[in-house]
Amino acid sequence: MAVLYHTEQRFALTKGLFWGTVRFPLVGGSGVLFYKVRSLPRFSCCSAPFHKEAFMPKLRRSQNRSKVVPLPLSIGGWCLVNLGQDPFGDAVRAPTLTDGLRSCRDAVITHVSFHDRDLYPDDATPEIIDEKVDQVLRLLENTGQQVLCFTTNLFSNPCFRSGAFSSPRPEVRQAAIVKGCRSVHAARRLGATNIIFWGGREGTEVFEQDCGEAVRNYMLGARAVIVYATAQGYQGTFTFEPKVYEPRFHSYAATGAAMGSAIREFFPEAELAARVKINPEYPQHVAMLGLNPAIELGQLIEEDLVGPCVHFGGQPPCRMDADFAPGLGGSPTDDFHVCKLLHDAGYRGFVEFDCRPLRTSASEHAMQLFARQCVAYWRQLEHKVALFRRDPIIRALQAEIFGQPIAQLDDVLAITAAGAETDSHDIIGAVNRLPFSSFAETAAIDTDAIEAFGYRVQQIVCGTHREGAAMFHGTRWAAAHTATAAKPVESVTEEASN
Ligand code: 3MF
Ligand code: MG
Ligand code: MG
Repeated sequence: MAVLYHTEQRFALTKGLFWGTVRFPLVGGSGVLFYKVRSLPRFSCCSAPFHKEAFMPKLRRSQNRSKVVPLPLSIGGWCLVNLGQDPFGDAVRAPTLTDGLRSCRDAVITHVSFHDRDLYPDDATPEIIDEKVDQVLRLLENTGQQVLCFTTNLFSNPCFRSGAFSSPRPEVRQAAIVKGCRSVHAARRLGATNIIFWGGREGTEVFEQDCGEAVRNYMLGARAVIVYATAQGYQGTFTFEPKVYEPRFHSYAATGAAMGSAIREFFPEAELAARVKINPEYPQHVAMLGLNPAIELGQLIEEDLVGPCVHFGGQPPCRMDADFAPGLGGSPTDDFHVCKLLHDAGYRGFVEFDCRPLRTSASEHAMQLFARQCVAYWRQLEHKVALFRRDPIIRALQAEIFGQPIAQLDDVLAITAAGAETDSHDIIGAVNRLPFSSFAETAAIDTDAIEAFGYRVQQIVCGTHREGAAMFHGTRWAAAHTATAAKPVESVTEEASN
């Protein structure tokens, strides 16, 4: 039995039973490292043919009737060895990484991510780092799992108490860059295809420095590491993980929108912009401020800012980061919309669980049940997305909600789009051709289907869609109800590709 010592924890590494690796065609190996979620066709000039696809109404995306292909799953290695301690209470359990990995493997979580500090102490020599990396590789060989992300812990060491990349002190900023660059080597050896930057200490309590300058230092420090990694030949992607607050009271670039804007400003080069994205954590990192994950995710997808993994867990709204198991404490409807957005956008990245059992779970069985819940809940969401896609009532409601396209409106949007060099005369003419009659007539449009849509989604999420269909009897969606009630139960999701 090999033993990996960590500053606070001890990971016992034992040999596990061999288990065949589950490979996903698009995500296995180190070849394809980033999956473009969706690209919006661009207009270059007015002579370009009218490109209808560019104005594809959202309905087209949400009307995707294809089967739902289950997303590949990963987990933070730090979650598996969580001791259940909190600021007020000591450790309640001592799980081993080996057991955690086995529980995840059995639940078909095929990948795992690590911080540098999860594997070796901050001041470890290159020899020790190599040795620890070898131990982890052997362990993963035994369980048949692969490393997805590597990340530098720039928040636990007391040297980062004033921030890391964003610290007002250059000595600290230097230390952060050195630590980040060291991680690049471990990431390569472990085969990690993505490097995460979570700026836990990148924030302030008393505004000791210019906040704009702090964001600049944060981004330039991370950029130094990213450019170094690229110079070293690292082929993977990089993601920033925004979090609204905690452990700092005020975090820099703390939402998906703020971080997306910072990425565009500090990574202007097309080659880097294509590799520097965001890995949001839903619902935790946004719901803890009462924000809605689906609203943020929709925009990140639209702006092509979602990286190759999305962190996932459970979170009661407006509370400190809970990192509950998925399904605990939050809104199943919001979780459904997160899952649906990813699938509708054709996302093929990983769902990485970044959460842990409650402190009340202190036995050695805690991790096993927890891992099963993570997978079962996500798969259940995917099943509901599949039910949604083929639900006749949803289809009938959507037809009303979205109405019919207006060709003249599409024309206006095409000739006013970014990059379209249309002359003023054409623009004015196109606007004048809009078949608008009056605000009173626009107000007369029937939008009752919107609330009914909310009811139907709620039924699908709660699993009462079959009996709930009767509620639509006698409404203009009754025909759809009959079709739903008659439909036999069948498999709606594809098998995970092996
Ligand atoms: C904190 C987090 C972090 C990051 C991790 C990845 C400890 O709320 O979510 O987990 O995910 O540091 O870099
Ligand atoms: Mg988190
Ligand atoms: Mg996280």
